[in-house]
Amino acid sequence: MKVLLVHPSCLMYSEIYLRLEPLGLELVAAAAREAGHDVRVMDLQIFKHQDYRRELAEWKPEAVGFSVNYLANVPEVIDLARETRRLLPGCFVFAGGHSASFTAREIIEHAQGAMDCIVRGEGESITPRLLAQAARERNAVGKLPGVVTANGSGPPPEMVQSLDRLQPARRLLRKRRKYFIADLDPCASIEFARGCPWDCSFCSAWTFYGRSYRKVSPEAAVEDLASIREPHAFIVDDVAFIHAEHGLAIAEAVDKRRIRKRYYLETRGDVLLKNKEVFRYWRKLGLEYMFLGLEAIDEEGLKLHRKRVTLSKNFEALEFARSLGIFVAVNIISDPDWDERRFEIIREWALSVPEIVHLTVNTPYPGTETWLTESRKFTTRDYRLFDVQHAVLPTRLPLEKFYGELVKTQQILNRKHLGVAALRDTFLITCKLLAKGQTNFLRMLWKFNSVYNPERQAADHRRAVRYDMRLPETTPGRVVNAASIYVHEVTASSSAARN
Ligand code: B12
Ligand code: SF4
Repeated sequence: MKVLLVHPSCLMYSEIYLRLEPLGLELVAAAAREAGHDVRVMDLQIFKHQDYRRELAEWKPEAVGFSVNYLANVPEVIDLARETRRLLPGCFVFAGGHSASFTAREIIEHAQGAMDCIVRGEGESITPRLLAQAARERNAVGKLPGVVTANGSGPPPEMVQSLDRLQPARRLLRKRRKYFIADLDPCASIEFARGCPWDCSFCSAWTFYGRSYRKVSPEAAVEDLASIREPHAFIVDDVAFIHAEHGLAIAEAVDKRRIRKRYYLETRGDVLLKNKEVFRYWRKLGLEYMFLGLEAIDEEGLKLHRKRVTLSKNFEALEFARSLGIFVAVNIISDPDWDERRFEIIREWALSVPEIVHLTVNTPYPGTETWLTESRKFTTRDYRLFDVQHAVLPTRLPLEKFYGELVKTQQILNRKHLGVAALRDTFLITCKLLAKGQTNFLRMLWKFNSVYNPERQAADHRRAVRYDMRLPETTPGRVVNAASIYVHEVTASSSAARN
């Protein structure tokens, strides 16, 4: 079968700071190729919708699969599915990924016959079976594990047996030089572990993977890393190096193979403090940037998000990361309930620390606990606004004023790192990148004001909404559907993996 796998367009945040390769789609592509299919990948973060249409017209794929990790992409993917159905009526159209898994049935309904099915959960092992079944008897795909169709759904999705089996089909991605994060330009992505043993209330990593935490073996991890041509790598693990021995074993193997790259990873403050020697070793190997999801700078906020970490531990972690000479980026979740004073406190704090501080907006996502408890308060059901840069819950300040404060804060934080003074400091880096023909980093430095602006954000709320997000079933005061938030079923391991 000729199979086209598609990643939707950039969302607001990734219009500026980063653009990362769609690793999940590359794994699905690798699985489909192994099963003998002719596979192409198109990333609309880089290509345009007209390129997609041209691909349909010229290559005429027999199956198109969309990746829907982000809720804000749902309308775009539904529209693309409908257009695909119109242009290639016989083409088998499907989608998968995080958000698609949590909203499968509603996507099928919105698409009105244009989406043959949604694949819930991990895509590697089911996709070859799905394509085989679609070729044989399309109407029967709804019997497969994790597959949801208009006429019914199969049993729960199955997890892949081993994360070592497949390497992402990276070479299928066109224009790889477009992927970057900060000055790691160009940058590839790599996965060392999957899932998360914590259970933060605003996050769906644990509900998607049924609280499991699985690791790629050090041998397979280093093999994959060695095959990457880019000089930089973004480690996609939700929480990197939870288990010291795993992080050390990969580090030793990387050292032995003399692989030299610069790295970006995400982890938690308590993991960093528990496994200091691992991060020290990775620093030696080229770890340059670390993202720590602080989320709040007060105990109350941490408790609210159920981070299961104390404020003092988080601040100690920042100190330790600084001592290693790692650039740390932290995220703070702003709440629609904030007034000017709360924004002011964050600005003061953010300017007093050397870290790169990002500010997102508290957004209950399907698959999270806050979605079950907060969604009845939503002021909008427009999927496009669920991108952590818009307020979807009632704001204490008038909406325009809230965006004014949010953007003002983001602007100040942006200037702290990417303004003229910072550019002077990064002049050499910029020149080196330009000499190699890499312009992503430089473009990022000047783009802020064209993307972030309070009027644009407020105006986004006035756009016509064609697809309304569905709310969870609730009875007043009591959530009735809590167990259904898991995509993969819970296994015995769960939180024990934290240690
Ligand atoms: C890199 C990344 C990004 C990049 C985007 C990269 C990209 N091009 O996709 C950036 C930084 C832009 C980003 C932003 C955000 N992200 Co993000 N991101 C990730 C991250 C760290 C890695 C993604 C990845 O490559 N994973 C590895 C691959 C192997 O897994 P995968 O993509 O999930 O693919 C598997 C399945 O989902 C499925 N699958 C995927 N696509 C398809 C397609 C088909 C056809 C099929 C059959 C199957 C399938 O099969 C794959 C193999 O098993 C994940 C966390 C994680 N570890 O996954 C979060 C994650 C996906 N992000 C998340 C979120 C919430 C966001 C943000 C909303 C907020 C935030 N945390 O910053 C923003 C959204 C941006 C916006 N403005 O709206 C959530 C998703 C939650 C959800 N939708 O329910 C995750 C899971 C993080 C988390 N812990 O909650 N993100
Ligand atoms: S530790 Fe990170 S990945 Fe894990 S549940 Fe919390 S926010 Fe999600």
